Amino acid sequence: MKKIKNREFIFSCSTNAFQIEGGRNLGGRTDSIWDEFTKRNFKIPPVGSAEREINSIEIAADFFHKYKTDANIMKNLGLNGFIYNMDWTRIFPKNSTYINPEGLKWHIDMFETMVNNGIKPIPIIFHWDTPMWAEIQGGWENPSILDWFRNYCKVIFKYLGRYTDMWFVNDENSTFTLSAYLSDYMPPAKNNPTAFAKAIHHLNLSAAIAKQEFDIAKKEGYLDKDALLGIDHDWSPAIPLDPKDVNDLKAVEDYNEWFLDFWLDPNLKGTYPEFFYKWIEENNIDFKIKESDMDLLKNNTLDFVGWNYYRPCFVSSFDKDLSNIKLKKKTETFFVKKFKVLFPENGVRYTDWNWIIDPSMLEPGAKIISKKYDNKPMMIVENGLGDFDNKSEDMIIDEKRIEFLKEHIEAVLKAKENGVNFIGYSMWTYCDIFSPSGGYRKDYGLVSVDFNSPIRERKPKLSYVWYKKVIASNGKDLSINIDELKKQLEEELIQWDLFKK
Ligand code: BGP
Repeated sequence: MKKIKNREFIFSCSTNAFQIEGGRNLGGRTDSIWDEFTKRNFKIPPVGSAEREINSIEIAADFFHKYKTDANIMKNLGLNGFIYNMDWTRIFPKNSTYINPEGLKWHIDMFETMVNNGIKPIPIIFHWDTPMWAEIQGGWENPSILDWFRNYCKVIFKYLGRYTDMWFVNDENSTFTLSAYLSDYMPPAKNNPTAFAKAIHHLNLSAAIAKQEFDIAKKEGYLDKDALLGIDHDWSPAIPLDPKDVNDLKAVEDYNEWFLDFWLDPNLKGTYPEFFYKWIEENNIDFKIKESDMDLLKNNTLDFVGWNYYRPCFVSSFDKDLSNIKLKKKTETFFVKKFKVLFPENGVRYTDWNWIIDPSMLEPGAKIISKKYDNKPMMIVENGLGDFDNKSEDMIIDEKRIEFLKEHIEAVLKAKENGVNFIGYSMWTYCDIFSPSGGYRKDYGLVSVDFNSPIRERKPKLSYVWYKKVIASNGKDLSINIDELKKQLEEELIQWDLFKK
């Protein structure tokens, strides 16, 4: 088994099983909560509207059948790494002990194919997609899930540990628990504070258990001694609406406690911020955190920080008068009434999906994380532009995406130069996939996927040739010359053979 050499800095792409893979009832697999949710809530808004589309993930981009094609495309791109959010249900489709041989073999074949194409697979063990057999027993509210999860970790470290020395355990516990336990936007749609507290606590414990099994697997020789296990978090660094208003500055501090410390301290320090205990008490949350749990967290902290940076956010004090501020969209409040997240119209750039575009907080945010967590190795795990790409054209000229990626990669490399321990950048995402907020109409890929074609044909966009150049120059050449890039895309398309379709 050839090892992918360790590099000083890796350029990667990230993706997620339930959004790309398809094959949802093939290869011995059964339903997860995202299969059940998308079937039950199927909804297609009018063409071209930036509204939530909940579509079938039965086939998605059909990575399940096309991963060899995709490995060819990634090799041609020169990709160093491929972050893959794994599917627990494909390996454990029935219960916590029965291992589906086809599901395990699919992962072994896929990881092996990536390594044989010079690409380091970087697995993320859990990304929101609880198996239905676990959910009907209470899912993340049930402490037994920790035993089920331990078994899942044991098996994947044993059979997949040989392919990579970089792993993450959970992806965006915040988005998952806030959208699925404190709201009904995502499955299991509990919308209940006690369910939220139980789910986030058990997810934090699951990372400590993964670390225990990670260390055992190292001793047993299934993993390299210097393999890294990290936690991946989506934090939008806060900008005070009025930097001269002390109440807004205080609101930024409160916001960062709830959107940074609360999500990373448990697995990087083994502690909860004090206010979490207070929140449980003040809101009669029916849940007690055991001392032994905190010992488990403390004794099994992680050594690697993944950060999903899409955008910053603007924050004001909760009771600030906003009547004279022109807003782009509705202000968001949180369950602690200490701050408001708002979207000023003037002087702020937005995507067509109303996400703020602003790389300026990436470097300062990276320095905050680096200082808080002893400058542990860090990687940008997700960063990308969700857009309405014009996919009907022969050449897909996604200039806005190139601009977006350039600005953010520049900020990452600048932070690295200034001492932040960045060891990689992974863009979201390799190819067009199912988006939780935009279905198949919200494009993020360097490679387009034709969702009307039964073979889900792949085709490179302009951003593909630009990222290829960035990787080839190891981040030295981020220049954008559209005519030059168009010529390169033309050449790419001419040699785009059957093994890449
Ligand atoms: C992150 C998720 C990814 C991806 C991304 C873009 O929170 O980890 O799975 O979906 O957001 O979000 P969306 O596709 O809703 O625009």
